[in-house]
Amino acid sequence: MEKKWTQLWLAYRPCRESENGPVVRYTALEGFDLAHPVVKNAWREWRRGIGGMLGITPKLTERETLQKEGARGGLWIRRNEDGLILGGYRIHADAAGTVCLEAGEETGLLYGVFYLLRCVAMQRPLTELSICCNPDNLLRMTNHWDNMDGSIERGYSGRSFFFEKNRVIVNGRTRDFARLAASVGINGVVINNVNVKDEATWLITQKHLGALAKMAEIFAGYGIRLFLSLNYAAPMELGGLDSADPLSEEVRSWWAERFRIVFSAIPKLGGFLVKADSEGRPGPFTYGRTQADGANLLADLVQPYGAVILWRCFVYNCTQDWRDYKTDRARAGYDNFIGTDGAYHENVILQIKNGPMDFQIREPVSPLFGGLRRTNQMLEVQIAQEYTGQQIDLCYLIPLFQEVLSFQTYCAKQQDTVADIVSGRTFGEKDEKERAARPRWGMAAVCNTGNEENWTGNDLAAANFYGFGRLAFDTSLSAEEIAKEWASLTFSNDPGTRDAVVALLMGSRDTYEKYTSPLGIGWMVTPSTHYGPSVDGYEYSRWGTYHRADHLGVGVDRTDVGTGFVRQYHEPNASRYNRLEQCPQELLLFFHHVPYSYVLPSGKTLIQHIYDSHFEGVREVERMIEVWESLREKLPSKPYERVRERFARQLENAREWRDQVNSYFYRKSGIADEKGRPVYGALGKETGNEISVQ
Ligand code: GCW
Repeated sequence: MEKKWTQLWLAYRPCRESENGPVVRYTALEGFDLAHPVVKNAWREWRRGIGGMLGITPKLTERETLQKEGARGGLWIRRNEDGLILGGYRIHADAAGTVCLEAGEETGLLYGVFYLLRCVAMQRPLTELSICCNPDNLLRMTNHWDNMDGSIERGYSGRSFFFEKNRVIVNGRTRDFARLAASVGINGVVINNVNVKDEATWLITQKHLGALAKMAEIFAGYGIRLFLSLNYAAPMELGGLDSADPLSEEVRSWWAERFRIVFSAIPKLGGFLVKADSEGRPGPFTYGRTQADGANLLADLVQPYGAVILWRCFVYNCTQDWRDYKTDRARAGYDNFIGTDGAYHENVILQIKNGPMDFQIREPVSPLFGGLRRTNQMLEVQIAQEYTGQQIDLCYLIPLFQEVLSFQTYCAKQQDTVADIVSGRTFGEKDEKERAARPRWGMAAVCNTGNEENWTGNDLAAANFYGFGRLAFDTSLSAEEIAKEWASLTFSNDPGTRDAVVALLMGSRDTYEKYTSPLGIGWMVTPSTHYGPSVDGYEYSRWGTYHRADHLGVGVDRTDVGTGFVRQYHEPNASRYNRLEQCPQELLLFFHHVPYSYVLPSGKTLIQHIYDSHFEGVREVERMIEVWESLREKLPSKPYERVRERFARQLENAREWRDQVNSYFYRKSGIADEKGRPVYGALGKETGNEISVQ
């Protein structure tokens, strides 16, 4: 039995018939064919939305009769490519009150319809609109780490809705997922885990291609291309070959035949995502070949089908010795890929995580952005909250993504931010239309959805899914604007309620950062589950994620006398990070080993900062709970209760983090909290220098 699920921000709750009433009664369609699946879905969505919100059934009519019939205008949808690229749309109204939605092709129309529906839901008068939206990023993807047995790697919202018992599922939820994704501009979805093992290796065989083709059709109706993750060793595991060497003729012919079969079953397949030579996955390094050899082999063979290869840069040594102070995991992405810049064929896109480590709450930006100049690139972020609270703790990630996008790399005189680079503006074809003709740039998010009723476990975590899509489409949107939209659409237009939810979201990342690991050092999480504190959990492990705390100080020396990681950045970033006094405070321990007594730019010593921020973090969670509880009467009871239950767990988690981190550093440093708050030393609760055994 399928569980019933919510429609999130597409719930289309009834709302007051503002002045939009007349506009939405009649629609004229010019230059678009209603039989086209995307147009059909757009029209279906429009009727569903307007029906739900205003109780009106919009009717199709001719342009000439629009004004007459609609009394005060109507909606005129017309094809117009001028100034619009793939996915772009323009909306404006004339004096007679006709609202005109223009798009150059079907997906632009679809996105324009979703935009209009948002405006209706937020009670913005459509006749006042005058906008032109072209997407900043051409590829806007979600990556699902779903396994074929139905489990989800790093999934915090139930099980997969793409797979169950080693089979592909296609049902009503597939379509609803596509609607949700398309409504925020997502146009590519990788449905299976990048760790491709067991049955997932067989996705590219006849066994599953029929179901995948059906899914690809549903997705295509919403302007979304289906992608799959590949097992690099498939020639061995499926084909029985004794190698997967990218330069072997036998391997090449095996893949060629495989792709012929796959693309004849799913001509709309967008291509493949590959995690090679990473965390035990096979790859070209096994055969002494480069990452480019590996990627190009596949890219050449999918090229005739108009497909691309998304090749991940998450390549590092995960069997490091903690005694080795020279090997630095942060350096690995750059060291492994910079030498092959320019060697990738035109349909390879390197997919790069936002930071050099792994989706921590605070990291510098990966130096591959700005380092690579002759290679197509995508930014990979993670909305599945693996290290950021696992959808128990509230952590609205859009401010973090915005920081990444606005980071200035200094790789060029202008247009040198990460947003510029991943959109293709810096190193792609200069002409926007040319770039859009062959999308090779963009953003991907490891997705936070599962089969739970509310899709994301914590109802408030849906803001990250919504926000990622909106931001990937339009990188100039502010995190707050996005939060406002999401809160209005999801909960209420009532400004008091909406603003309270927005404030909760906006403060949540800082709060999470305060009670977890300090000043950019990251980790300190429970090994493998990655939830909750374990300060030394990874300190003596093989994963390269150390904090190097001793009785004098903490942090990793990545300066030019340390691991030299800072040198991977352009100036002035390299020097800024290299000099202790100039290094941004929030990243201090990422780049430097710092004594506890060091006075930070804030005027506090490092140790006092650790204590203060941890006490503050917990207090902030307590306040968040009060705010949430004040909304009890304003919100539907189910989401209210679900979120409240999660806040209770968050508070417990935050306290645990505070006490373990503070006690750890008190025990290491022997320096007491100058405010005398409870910190736990060898003999129990210790306030100031007095020891009081509990
Ligand atoms: O951080 C690690 C995660 C793994 C994940 C890996 C990756 C899919 O803990 O679960 O594997 O990142 O990004 O490949």
